[in-house]
Amino acid sequence: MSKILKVRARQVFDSRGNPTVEAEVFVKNNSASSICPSGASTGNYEAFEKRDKNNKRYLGKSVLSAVNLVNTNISKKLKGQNIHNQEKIDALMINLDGTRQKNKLGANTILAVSMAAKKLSAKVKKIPLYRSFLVKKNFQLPYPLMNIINGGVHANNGLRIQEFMIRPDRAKSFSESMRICFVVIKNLNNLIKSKGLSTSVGDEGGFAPMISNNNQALDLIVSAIKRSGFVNGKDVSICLDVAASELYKKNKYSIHSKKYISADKSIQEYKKMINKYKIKSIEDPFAENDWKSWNKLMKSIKKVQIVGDDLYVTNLERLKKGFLNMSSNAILIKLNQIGTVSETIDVIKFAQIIGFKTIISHRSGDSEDTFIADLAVGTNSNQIKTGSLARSERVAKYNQLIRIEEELGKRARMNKIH
Ligand code: 2PG
Ligand code: MG
Repeated sequence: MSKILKVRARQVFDSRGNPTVEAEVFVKNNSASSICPSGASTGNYEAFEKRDKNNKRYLGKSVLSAVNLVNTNISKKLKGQNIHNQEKIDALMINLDGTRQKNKLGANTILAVSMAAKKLSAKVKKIPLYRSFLVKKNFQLPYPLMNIINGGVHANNGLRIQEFMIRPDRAKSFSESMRICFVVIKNLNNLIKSKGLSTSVGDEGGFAPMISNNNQALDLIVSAIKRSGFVNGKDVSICLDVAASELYKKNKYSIHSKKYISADKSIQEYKKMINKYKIKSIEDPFAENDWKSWNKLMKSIKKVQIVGDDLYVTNLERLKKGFLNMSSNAILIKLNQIGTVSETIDVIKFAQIIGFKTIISHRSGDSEDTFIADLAVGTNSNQIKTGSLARSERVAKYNQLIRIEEELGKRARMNKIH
């Protein structure tokens, strides 16, 4: 047994330049560290993110009190614990916090430690991180959901829909899936340029041209797929994250234009969009409390992956409710929505038992930490959503998956989408 000697934290910065927590866990002669990500389109039911609201030196965004909590209370609590008992480590921190949404310590404080402990356990056992989760053999690689046009709160172009993604559905290997996305992105770059628009990128590395019409973005992607020699809806599928909680007011939605319309009318618009652009996956099509509309959409369309992100916030209770309500057929998994590795694994396990697809996800504010790449493989998750092929914090996750695929060699398989 390797006992935890101490835990230390420091304030580092995320990809948007905001302060975030890096925690480092120590055992004898070894240590591992991890950095917590941070969202922009956060769900109301997410676990609490602790920031020093009153510290004007960092405009209220520093995480120095979280760092201090790791160095004092958490370090003291975890000292002497077995590094291989992740559930106990997480339970101790959950109990130390004692609130439902981790309001006291902060999910960002707890998660950085939880992930660092998980990494260190694998390191001590001398096994790659991905081998330390649920799957023990026959590892499969996830399909990338690449966010190639950014809108919503991740860009300032006025696009209503937050993420326009592509998924290379027929790729036979992970490296092939990267090649396909690479080619489409390069063609999209040229197309955007040829229209005299900017090819600068948004928070998740996707292009953020100054267009505000969803269909215009979709037309560009369809052309890029075609130009690349692929068939839209077959070789490459378009997938969306609407992040509709951001587009909701008084029971109405402004998803398809600036005008607010009813959920029923929005469903009609979704249907048109799905048919016209052969869309295969829609995340957060409705607001996080609008359970009725989620169910209506599920009943009225077929063969489309409906993904709950803000709806479930990687929370088991909300997932159970969504299952009973028939709200979706897939769940987005974000570690910092719930705050510990163990609770995240529990949600993934349950989702897989009820037949939901699991999609491991980054946050719009992310870092060089590649934990989620290993998590995707180690939990047999079908897909991973970690931005475009731009910005090192996004590319780092894809590069880690390339390494994992290489290590698996001939045994490497792609997961199943359908
Ligand atoms: C989302 C995420 C990640 P954010 O809505 O799915 O793409 O964005 O981290 O801003 O919540
Ligand atoms: Mg989302």
